Amino acid sequence: LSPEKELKLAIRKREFQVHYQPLIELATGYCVGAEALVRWRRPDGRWIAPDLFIPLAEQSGLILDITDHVIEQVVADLHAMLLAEQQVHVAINISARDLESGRFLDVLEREIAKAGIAPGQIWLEVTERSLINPDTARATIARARDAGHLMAIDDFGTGYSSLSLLETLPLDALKIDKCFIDAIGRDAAASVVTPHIIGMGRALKLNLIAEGVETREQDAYVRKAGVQFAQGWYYAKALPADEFMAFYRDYN
Ligand code: G
Ligand code: G
Ligand code: MN
Ligand code: NA
Repeated sequence: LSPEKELKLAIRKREFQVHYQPLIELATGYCVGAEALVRWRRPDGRWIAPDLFIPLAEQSGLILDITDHVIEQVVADLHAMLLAEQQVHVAINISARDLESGRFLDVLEREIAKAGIAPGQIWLEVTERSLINPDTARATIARARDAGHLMAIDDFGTGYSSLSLLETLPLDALKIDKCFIDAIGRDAAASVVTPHIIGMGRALKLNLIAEGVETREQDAYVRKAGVQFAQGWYYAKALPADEFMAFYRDYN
């Protein structure tokens, strides 16, 4: 079986599971949401990380089906929680292909209407690199925001998109890429760049989310720099749905 056929079969057999990485609001210390991260569970029980199959899914166009499946899974997994905790949100990763097609917005609308979930409880993340076709991206992002979702740019600082492009997009948040957080307290040369990345985010007047916070020092740094939210192993790794819900209750 070719890797593409295997992936197609896995989609049909619904072999994907979503894990949830908690998102912390730095000012209050509360967990306010999570990022949905997909994993492929093979029939033999092996887990396959997304960086091993998302690129193939994007090339082949199968990502559209995976995104639909992730949306359905998130709503099914967290239905009870999303209804009871109306402040909690889940961020779903959207690929360049999804932005071009816009199909995921129909699936999202159908699923949340069925479940009675507020649109603001679903945030969407698009990487800077997926903005290759800015006009299409802008149209889909505008549609998503009109529907009530919040939009974040993922991997901010790594994608060469100009501030003038980002300024023209209707956005809510920027996720500062992990490489800039890694540099804090470690790599003197790279950490010179970190305050400038944070400054650019501030200049765009968007909420900032630090990604990949692993140490107390990095947590203190981003807090002091006025970053509103953070995600990383310092707080929690991605968790299965039931463990995320337990984490949310214990942590808050
Ligand atoms: O989960 P992990 O920690 O290994 O994520 C690796 C990469 O895969 C990240 O860049 C993440 O954005 C991407 N990824 C994880 N889940 C999804 C998903 O549901 N859709 C898309 N398009 N990318 C995802
Ligand atoms: O969508 P995005 O590219 O941001 O995906 C986040 C990726 O980063 C996932 O693979 C997730 O498991 C990983 N990740 C999240 N927090 C940490 C962290 O603190 N350290 C490391 N090494 N990886 C992290
Ligand atoms: Mn992401
Ligand atoms: Na990222």
